[in-house]
Amino acid sequence: MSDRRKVALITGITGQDGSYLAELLLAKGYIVHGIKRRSSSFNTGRVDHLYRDLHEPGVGFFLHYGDLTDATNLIRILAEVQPDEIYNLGAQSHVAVSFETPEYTANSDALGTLRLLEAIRILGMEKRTRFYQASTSELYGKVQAVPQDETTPFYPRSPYGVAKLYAYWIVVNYREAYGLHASNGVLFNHESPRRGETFVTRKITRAVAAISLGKQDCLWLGNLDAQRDWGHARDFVEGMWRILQQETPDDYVLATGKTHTVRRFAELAFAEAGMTLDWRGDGADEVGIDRASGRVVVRIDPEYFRPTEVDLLIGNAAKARRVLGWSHKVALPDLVAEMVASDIALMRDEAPAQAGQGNRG
Ligand code: NDP
Ligand code: GDR
Repeated sequence: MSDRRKVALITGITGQDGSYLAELLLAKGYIVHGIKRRSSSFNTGRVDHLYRDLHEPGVGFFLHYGDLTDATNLIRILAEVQPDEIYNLGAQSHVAVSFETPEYTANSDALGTLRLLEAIRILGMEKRTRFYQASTSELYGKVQAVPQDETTPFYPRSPYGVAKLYAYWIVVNYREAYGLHASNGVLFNHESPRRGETFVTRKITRAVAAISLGKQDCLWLGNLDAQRDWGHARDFVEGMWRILQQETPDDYVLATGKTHTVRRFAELAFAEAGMTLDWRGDGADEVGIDRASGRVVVRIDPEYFRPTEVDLLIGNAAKARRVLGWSHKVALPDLVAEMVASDIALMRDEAPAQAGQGNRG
């Protein structure tokens, strides 16, 4: 048996999932390469702790400048790295932003996936390289059936969802046309203390921290009725890895099987900081009031409503349980508690100007 370390390439390594996946793979003995984008300010905060001095023996973590919109760059990185496994997590991943940048979202999320698959073919790596695609429950979009599983029809409701639809099917097509070991993980929402600050869960937990520390007055949100199946990102990256360890490539739903409204998430998060929310009014006039102080701490800003919304997501991960032996471990109350505690700890040290930006996104 060969004792060669497996080599993984992760696009989107600087993101939430990329950082947890890199930790998991390093712990399993992989050599991990990641693609990071050039930016004018630091964007490696989530993986800085994984850096080792390149002169140390056995170093296994490398970053390369690159971009999913740049085909020649991707081909060169793949040729250099010769990965056994590619995890394509890079994407413009914000649904609301995709309505403002639909062309860029299609370029990075749809064509970016195609560019990677073509790079594998151009370099003749079809037989040695396995490919994971970060597909999404946003594919289900307008509710066709619940709970959603691998057989539920897709009906995306955003430029992001439509771009990911292309990516999903081009992965299936390359698997069938060229025999690539290429798989889709159709992942429902997963969160963590490392979640981007403009996704609703982190926006809420940051605001709860800031409000409880007296650094913010009120949290402005959009659609409180949207229902999401929220799990913990650390559990979900384990599922990604399991998908690529299968002999046969295939597509899998990863989900917790439980759904909650945004309103409920906010209640749980405020409760972590000792605040009980009472709701008054409806529609754009609905407010969340802290019972003890009588202060309005949640308001609605129609700015945060989307032109088309995904109302209800709840996944059925029975296939993943059966074939991969995967199931989520962290339940929503524990996830919320971890996120609020982390944000309170971070926010204590944050300057008021930064803390006051809690209503973006
Ligand atoms: P994040 O937004 O946290 O991370 C996205 C990553 O993609 C970042 O590293 C970002 O770089 C990088 N990226 C963005 N555009 C490009 C580009 N043009 N070229 C190269 N890299 C790029 O997302 P998550 O970690 O939450 O999600 C990971 C993947 O899983 C995404 O594809 C997302 O769409 C998908 N997904 C996520 C779910 C979730 O609930 N989190 C659920 C289902 C699917 P930078 O740091 O420089 O911005
Ligand atoms: P989502 O995540 O669109 O599900 O995509 P997000 O947290 O942005 O929204 C979830 C729901 O909350 C509602 N909402 C708000 N959303 C944001 N961002 N800000 C607000 O103020 C707000 N108020 C209410 C939204 O309308 C929505 O219904 C995430 C991303 O990680 C995708 O990349 C991934 O594919 C899917 O999850 C599965």
